Amino acid sequence: MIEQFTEAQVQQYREDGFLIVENLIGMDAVEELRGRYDRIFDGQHDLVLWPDELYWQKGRDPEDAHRVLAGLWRVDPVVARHTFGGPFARLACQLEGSSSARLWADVAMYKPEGGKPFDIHQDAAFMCWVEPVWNWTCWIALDDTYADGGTLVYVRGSHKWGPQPAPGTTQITRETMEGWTDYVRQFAPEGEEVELVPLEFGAGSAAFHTGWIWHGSGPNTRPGNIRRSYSVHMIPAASRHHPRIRHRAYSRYFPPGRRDFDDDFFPVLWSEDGYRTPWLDEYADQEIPIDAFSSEAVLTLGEDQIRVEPWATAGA
Ligand SMILES: O=C(O)CCC(=O)C(=O)O
Ligand SMILES: [Fe+2]
Repeated sequence: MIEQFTEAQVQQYREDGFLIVENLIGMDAVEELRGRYDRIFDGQHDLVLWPDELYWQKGRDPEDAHRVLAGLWRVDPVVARHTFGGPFARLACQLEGSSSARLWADVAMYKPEGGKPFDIHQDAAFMCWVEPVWNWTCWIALDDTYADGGTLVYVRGSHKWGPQPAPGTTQITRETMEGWTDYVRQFAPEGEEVELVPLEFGAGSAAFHTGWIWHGSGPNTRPGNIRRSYSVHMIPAASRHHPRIRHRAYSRYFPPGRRDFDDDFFPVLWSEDGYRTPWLDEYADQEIPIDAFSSEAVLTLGEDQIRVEPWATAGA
């Protein structure tokens, strides 16, 4: 396990906008996560809470879509153990020069064989609901990745090209196999090439990236290849909610007028001074929850704990 990066690695991250770290997590973790993904994306999951964002559902959406689920930790305590216990926050803080990291979302992605591209984008362009706009990510491969296998692709150095407005719609997936890098080309400064860097490495390897780097993923045209990945997205602990710009999923966690982030909904994973949200380990150890809509709910309470005529004993 890496303890910290060298000064040269930090400089490389700041120049390129990303840094590759091979074998960041072990194969045991990879296999456990793959198992959870296969359940989640097969629809036979035992998830109780709805994720914050879910862009694909089995049976409803095309099989060849690039599948995305955000807010994994709320949904699956097994995955939460990895999000909360992994080295992502501590290492990323060194690269970004931040003294703390708060989780805003952990995201599962699953690109099946024949899967569609994920359009090129700047994550930070979707983060203007947070003040200041400062976010970063650790992207972890759960399968070996290949240039023709729909892997993540960075445009080297493109964070220095400045903030650009998001294209408008969500742009999470596109219908066609081509054209997914087109949008960025208009923003390359005069004389600079759009250097696409596909991540090609083994499962368990990862890349850290900064909020304004342009990135996306192409089609998975590689026979027999599945591309599963895990993104841990972070912001500084002291971030605040913008007074007016709202996120369709995450702004729900802010009661009217509240601007600071509540640890109960966005836990702090790491701080230089040692602070971490206290319940992280306890949460990951919980038993798999029971769905309130399942028959198990009434059966779990049983007649002992249920009164159909509560008034009979009220105030007694
Ligand atoms: O894995 C992908 O295809 C896209 C991932 C991404 O955009 C991210 O992690 O920020
Ligand atoms: Fe992204």
